[in-house]
Amino acid sequence: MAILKILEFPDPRLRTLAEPVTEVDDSIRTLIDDMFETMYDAPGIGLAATQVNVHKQIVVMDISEDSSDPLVFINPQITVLADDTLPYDEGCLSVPGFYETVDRPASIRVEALDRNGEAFTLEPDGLLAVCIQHELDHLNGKLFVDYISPVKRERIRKKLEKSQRQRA
Ligand code: QAP
Ligand code: CO
Repeated sequence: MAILKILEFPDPRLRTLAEPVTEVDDSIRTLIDDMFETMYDAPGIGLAATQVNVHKQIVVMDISEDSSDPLVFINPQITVLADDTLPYDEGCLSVPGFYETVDRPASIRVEALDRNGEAFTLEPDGLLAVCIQHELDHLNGKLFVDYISPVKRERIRKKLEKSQRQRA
C-alpha cells in the first residue's frame, strides 16, 4: 500500500476530465487500496482519482466516524431525483484549510461499479449525497470553489499558492 500525493488547488491537473474504467482489474484494485490509505491518512471522507493525478473515473469515500464503511464508485452516474437542494459546508483535500457553503441537489440516484466490477445503485441523502456529487465533480475537473464567489475563490487561491511556495 502507498500514500499518494494529493494535488492542490489551483493545480491545472485538477481540471483534467477522467476517462471511464474499461476493466476493473487488479491494477485498479491496487489504486483503490492506495486511495483509501491516502484518504484515511489525511484524514478525509472522500477522494477522487483526479486528486492523486490519475485520470480515471474512480472515487473512494467513507463518511462513518470509525472508518468502517468504505465505499467505491467506478464510472459513477448521477440522476437528480427532485429539485430540492441541501446547503452544506464543504471542504476538500485539494483545498486544505478552507470550507464554504455549497447548495446541491438533495435527492439523487447513483449508479456505479464496485471494486469487483459489479453494478450497484444507491439513493443516498444528507452528507453521502453531498459527498458523491462533490467527488463526481472532481472526475469532471470541477472543484467546490467553482461554486463560490470569484472574490472568495481568488482569496483562497492566493493563500494556497503562498503556503505551497513556503513548503517548496
Ligand atoms: C469532500 O472532503 C466533502 O480542509 C471530502 O485541512 C467534504 O474529505 C464533501 C480535509 C465535506 C462534502 C462535505 C479538508 C482534510 C478533508 C481540509 C474531505 C483539511 C483536511 C476533506
Ligand atoms: Co474534493
